[in-house]
Amino acid sequence: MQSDHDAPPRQACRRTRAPEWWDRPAEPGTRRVLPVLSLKSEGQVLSDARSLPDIHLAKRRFRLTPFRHSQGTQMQRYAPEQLDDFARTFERDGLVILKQLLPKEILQAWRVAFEPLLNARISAGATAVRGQNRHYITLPFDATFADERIFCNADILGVVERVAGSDPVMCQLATDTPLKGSTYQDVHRDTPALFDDYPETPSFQLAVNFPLCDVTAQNGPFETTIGTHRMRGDEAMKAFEAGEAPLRAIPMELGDVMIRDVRALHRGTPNTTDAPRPMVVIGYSRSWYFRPEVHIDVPQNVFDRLGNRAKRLLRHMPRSGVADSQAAGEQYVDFAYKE
Ligand SMILES: O=C(O)CCC(=O)C(=O)O
Repeated sequence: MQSDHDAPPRQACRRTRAPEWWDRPAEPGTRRVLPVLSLKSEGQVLSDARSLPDIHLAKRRFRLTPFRHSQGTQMQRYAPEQLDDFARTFERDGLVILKQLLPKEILQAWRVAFEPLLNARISAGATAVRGQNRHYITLPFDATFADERIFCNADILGVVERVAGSDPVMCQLATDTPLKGSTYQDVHRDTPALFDDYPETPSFQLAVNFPLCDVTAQNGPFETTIGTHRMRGDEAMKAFEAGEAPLRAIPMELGDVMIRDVRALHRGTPNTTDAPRPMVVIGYSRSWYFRPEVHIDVPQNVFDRLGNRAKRLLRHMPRSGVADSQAAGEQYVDFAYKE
């Protein structure tokens, strides 16, 4: 499923030469290891065991770890079979949650960088208002937020590619933030039907959401129906209204990632606490899907510094001179679709 043509150059991998004991015959007390396991010694990956399937492991010198495989600069936590499972869950439910995937330190830095941006955009009246005290803000694609460890995360892309094709594009980097005083949104989908009155197709637009704080019942958990992403809009709404597709709140911890099909019926809920609840949304779509109002302005100098995988993902995004061209006002204003 994964495409190789845009993989970063081999030398970018954190891969070292096999240790010198590699070619020696197995010693008593050693055993063969399944191909999906990696070798770790003092925190450093020594090799990708998938490409060296038949190995002996010195029991005491090296410990077995869950699948941790380096793809370019990205560490992958899940084995292909586990990603297949996630993709099946996604196909059935319209979403899948990867618990504790992203490093909290990175997200805390995002939170620190986001706070002044939130205040400045609200003061300037330059957010897209998505309900009372609820703001949609595009993140500037530079410095903190142009972070390949996040948007090129190998596990996230592993799921995205399985459900939305092997050569997706990234088209959105933004946040949804309900503040105290926010209210329930109407139930909606985030995108119109591709073809009116026809059955829904496989996925073409995904939202990858992760919060910059813990999300509890009090601070405005995202609520979604399960399995409505492949129903025609009117049928999904009928099922919801008949109680056949009830809303479920999704509490999340900092570090959790939700990958969802934006066609599932969902809504935002009230934040009753004093602290904002920022939820990042990274949009990935099939390469032919384009809504001009949903885009990322990628400054050329930032683009030039990115790895090959990131460049490929952003290939259709405008190379603007500035990272924060939406500072004066958001263009993605129509967001709620019923059908
Ligand atoms: O932020 C949330 O919890 C949901 C927001 C949402 O669904 C939207 O604005 O389209």
